Amino acid sequence: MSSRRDFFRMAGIAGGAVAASAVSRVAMAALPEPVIQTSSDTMAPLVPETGRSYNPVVTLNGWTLPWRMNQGVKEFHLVAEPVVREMAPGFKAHLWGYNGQSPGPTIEVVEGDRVRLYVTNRLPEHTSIHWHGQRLPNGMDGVAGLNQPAIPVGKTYVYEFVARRPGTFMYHPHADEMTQMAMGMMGFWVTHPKNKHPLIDEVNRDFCFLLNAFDIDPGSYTPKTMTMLDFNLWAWNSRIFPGVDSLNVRLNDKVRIRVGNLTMTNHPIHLHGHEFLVTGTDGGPTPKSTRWYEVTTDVAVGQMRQIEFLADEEGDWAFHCHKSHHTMNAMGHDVPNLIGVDHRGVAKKIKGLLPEYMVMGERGMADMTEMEMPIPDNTVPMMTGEGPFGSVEMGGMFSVVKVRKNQKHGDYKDPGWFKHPAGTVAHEYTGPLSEPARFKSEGGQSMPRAKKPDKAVEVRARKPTSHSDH
Ligand SMILES: [Cu+2]
Repeated sequence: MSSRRDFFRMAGIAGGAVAASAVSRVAMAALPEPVIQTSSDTMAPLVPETGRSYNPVVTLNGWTLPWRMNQGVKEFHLVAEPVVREMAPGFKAHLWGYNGQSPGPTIEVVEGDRVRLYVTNRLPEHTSIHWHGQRLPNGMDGVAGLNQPAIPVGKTYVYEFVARRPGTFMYHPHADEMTQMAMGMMGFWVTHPKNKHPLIDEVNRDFCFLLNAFDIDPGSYTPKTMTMLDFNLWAWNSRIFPGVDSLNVRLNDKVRIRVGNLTMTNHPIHLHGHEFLVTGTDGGPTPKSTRWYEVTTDVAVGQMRQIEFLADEEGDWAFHCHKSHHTMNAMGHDVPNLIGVDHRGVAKKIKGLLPEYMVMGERGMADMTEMEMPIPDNTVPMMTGEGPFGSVEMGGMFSVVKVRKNQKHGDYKDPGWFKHPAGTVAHEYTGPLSEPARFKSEGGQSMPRAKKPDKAVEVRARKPTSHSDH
């Protein structure tokens, strides 16, 4: 049995697991010992040692929950509990989750598996788990009050069903949902196909993560659970850039990325440098006739999407939500737009009263990444991330797909920054410049104005000034 334990050590999973065959009948009647994860790193894929084999997924800044086989049934033990989640280096949050982390561990099973899930409630209030997207007996669907009594504090409930269809799923509470999901209670579920499936291709890399959002005031630790829309932390698996790990692949790998959305808004997920197909949705694999290539796919609230592409372009490719406010970290939203406003006179007066005062936004917001702005403890800058060419000026839902010729098969380690071949990086042009073409005439519209206004409205373009004393 030591091989199994070695395996868990290799996979970086703390606590070890219960060895199946060596354990007595009495022990098998007891609860499987819960496996707790203390690290927010991306763990190596959990290669199945028992049950049917499959190509395991890699959970971004997460892990897969080990199971034990009990007379042909895959048994998992989830513990709902308060956790401390490192959302980015230097920033920890008090969340609720499962088995030491938010999100909880990924559950991986095979189509046709009988699955038994023990759920222990160590929260300060009752809970339940809904197995989002699954075909199952109604009494296993997890809606507290409707399908089962809520799991009281300190009690353990057991769910059991057959994973009937292959695909991408999620799990989350269906009891005091607003609070519990705002606190980070959720997890990923993957059901692998039993046999070769005509609509499910084999891939070299299979990644998954959940989209989630939090409202945590800068300098504090606990999400505000009443927030409906105005979240300030847009996260992938309860991590925010620069805390989101990169997705590291080998050149010409076939890559699948599974995304589930448990926020309160949609997220157009965008990949640079490649085209992908949406090969799966909430209902399973998509028919081939419905697939077309794109570079952005919208993942609506409560939805799951699987994208697939051939990583045939070497480099560091940005991968992010395309809502630009979702690639920012905590900030105030009531800031007026000061681009082009010369407020040096005002600033000088205020500085006389408050020597620390700084004016921001006159030349855009990029200055903020360079200023040594004092920020409260336990928070991260609004836009940050040091790249090989300077600040990436991003936050939130942003990561990098790193495609490398020499990344070994099955190696998920970060290869570092891409070394661009000579002459392939955008650079300053120092030759002669001619006057750029500008739009001049009005007209050519389908319905030109019959009468021109007497006085033309003048709007001056605000050009950057050469001098700036802050
Ligand atoms: Cu978004």
